[in-house]
Amino acid sequence: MSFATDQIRNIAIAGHGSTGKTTLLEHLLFQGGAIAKPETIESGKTVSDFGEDEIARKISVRSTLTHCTIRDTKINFIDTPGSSDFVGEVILAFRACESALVLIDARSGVQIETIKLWRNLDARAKPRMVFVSRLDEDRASFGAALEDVRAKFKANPVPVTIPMGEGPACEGIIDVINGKAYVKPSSGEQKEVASEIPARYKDALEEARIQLSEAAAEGSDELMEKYLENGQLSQEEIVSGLRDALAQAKVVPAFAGSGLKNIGTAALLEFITAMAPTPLTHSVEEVKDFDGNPASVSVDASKPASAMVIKTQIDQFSGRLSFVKVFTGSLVPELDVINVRDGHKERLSKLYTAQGKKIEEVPSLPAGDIGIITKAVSLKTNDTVSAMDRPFSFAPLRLPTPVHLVAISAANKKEEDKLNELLYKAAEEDLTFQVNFNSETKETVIAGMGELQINMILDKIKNLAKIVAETRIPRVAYRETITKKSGAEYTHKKQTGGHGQYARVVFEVEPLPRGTGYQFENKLFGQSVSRGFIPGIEKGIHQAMENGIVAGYPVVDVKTAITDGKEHPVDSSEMAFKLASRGAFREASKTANPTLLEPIMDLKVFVEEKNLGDVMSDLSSRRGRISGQNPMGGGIIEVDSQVPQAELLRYAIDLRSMTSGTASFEVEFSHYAPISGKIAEDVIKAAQAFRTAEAEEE
Ligand SMILES: Nc1nc2c(ncn2[C@@H]2O[C@H](COP(=O)(O)OP(=O)(O)O)[C@@H](O)[C@H]2O)c(=O)[nH]1
Ligand SMILES: [Mg+2]
Repeated sequence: MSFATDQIRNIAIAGHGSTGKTTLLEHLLFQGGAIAKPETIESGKTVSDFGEDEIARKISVRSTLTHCTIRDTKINFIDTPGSSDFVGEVILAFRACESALVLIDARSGVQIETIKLWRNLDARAKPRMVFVSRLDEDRASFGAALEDVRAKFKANPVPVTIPMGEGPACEGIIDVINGKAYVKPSSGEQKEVASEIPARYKDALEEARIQLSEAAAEGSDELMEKYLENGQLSQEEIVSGLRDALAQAKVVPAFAGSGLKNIGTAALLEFITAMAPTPLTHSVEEVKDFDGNPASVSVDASKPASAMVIKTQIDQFSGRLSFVKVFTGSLVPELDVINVRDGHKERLSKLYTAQGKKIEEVPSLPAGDIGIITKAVSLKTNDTVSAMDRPFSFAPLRLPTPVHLVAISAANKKEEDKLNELLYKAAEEDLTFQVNFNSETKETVIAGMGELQINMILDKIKNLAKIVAETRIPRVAYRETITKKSGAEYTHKKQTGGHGQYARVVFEVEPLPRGTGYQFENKLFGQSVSRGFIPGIEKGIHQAMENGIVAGYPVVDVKTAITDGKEHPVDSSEMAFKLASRGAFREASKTANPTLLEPIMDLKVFVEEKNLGDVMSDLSSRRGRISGQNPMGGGIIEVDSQVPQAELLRYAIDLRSMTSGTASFEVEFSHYAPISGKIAEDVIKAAQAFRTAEAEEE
């Protein structure tokens, strides 16, 4: 079956961990006829949590595409993880979907991850609905949960469904728009069926209808006028008004229910089918046009095809799956497209949609749809696929930079290459995970959002490839420099058997401004040293600079000038000058007040006001210098500071525990700064210990 753009709905299901997202989705798919039987998290057989790691830990780790068809409407649901370590997966779902369904636990109200995700949705002006979940459990309260939404988000949730009783006594829900009751099925494996609303709920229904009319009036000025004049709206006006108000993110429709007991799924599906934003309402996308200038596009079926790769999954059986959101035109098999990033031509093979791990072939993917391109080897997440003559490219996903760094190596040295290969593969699937080789510290360093994400990636490698990885806190790339002008002369002289080696150089060294690196000046007067030996002399300086002066770290920001020298007609060679030059540099810099430099980072911390004091005093204890504080709105403060990298090696973990996971940070290299005293001594000691260990290993 193929669908027109306005017959498609894309819904991202998001919220704090354990609010019941995966369970609710399972029952939505069941109620919507996409699966014959809903499974539980405990059984490990849900559609959405199909990964071995997800089954083992009973949590969602990746976003999962699923769908169901209600009448002639296709609803794509993307289930997302609740842990902040996997926020990248949530962001791709937000990007691809026109609205989000945010789950709030009826027992605890709004929790921290939900606050962060809500903020992200605010920044996108994304329409959202809330589902107050786990209504069947003790202490559940629909009213209290909505009150919390109001208080924490300054949003106005309007109940589209209301509960008939709460907690274990819950008998079902009422669909306020359509005036129907859905009595709790005898078990979660039974479908909901509509029935008459019991008389005792008539007042509650009346009140909810008034609230809905008020919200619907937000849909347009016209409706608002009408509502203010007549005090009510017709059924049709309520429907169209709510649809418009939701598409403009002016109201937040609210639902009550329980995924596990299959309460509230029928009315929710009905609402999504009739009223959730279609891809045509998708706000304009920022793109770069053919010439590289900023432009924008909207979802449009009439243009040639273009789609954005939102996710890459490398599947054991199906190979490379590129999940795409189609923005214009229609993708069909055999269509010739290009990967706009590198101009690589691809002929599309079969196209698919997914029901969790099961992929299902589709005849086409129309504008607005989300689906899968298979076997396109050149495609990576964030790529633009286009059939246009002058293709534009989509802006990449705005993902947080992974800030939790860990140095890694294979426990068995022989498996190092294989481990690296698997790490790079993981990084392709998850853009909030990165792998880098640091040539200064000679370490492979992986970066992620937190310990959970990194551990899960390493567990997966261990389970699949039987490779055990060892992790450590990464080394800091210290450097060295000199702080005053000095000089030295050095003669390299050796008499071995036949002809000997001879070279003499006189050097001046002086400090350069930070970041200059290296300079060399030939101040030779006359022909005391032949031109041909200058490259050898420069090589000697480079070698000496690499080997360091005080602790073996690379020397930077030094200017070396050769002022005099001497050569021998037979015994001089490039090698002899290199050795002389190395010696002269070392001697000269030793007397030029050498010092260690450490990397200083620009650190931005985003923290709630109540944790501000703790974060600030912690930054001072990390030798941080605070340069500013800016209120960001919503009670969040941005603290700008500069902190030595050596003090930030476990900051992701420490900040999380200091603020119960509410704060986040960004960090970027700023500059190198000198260190002295005890701190420098410790670095020198550690470097010596490290080099001894390394020498022993070889
Ligand atoms: N009683 C009850 N338990 C639920 C409900 N929804 C989810 N659960 C349980 O809560 C746990 C977490 O559910 P899950 O769907 O994985 O939540 P997610 O992390 O938001 O995806 C599982 O043990 C579910 O069985 C519900 O509506 N009622
Ligand atoms: Mg889940």
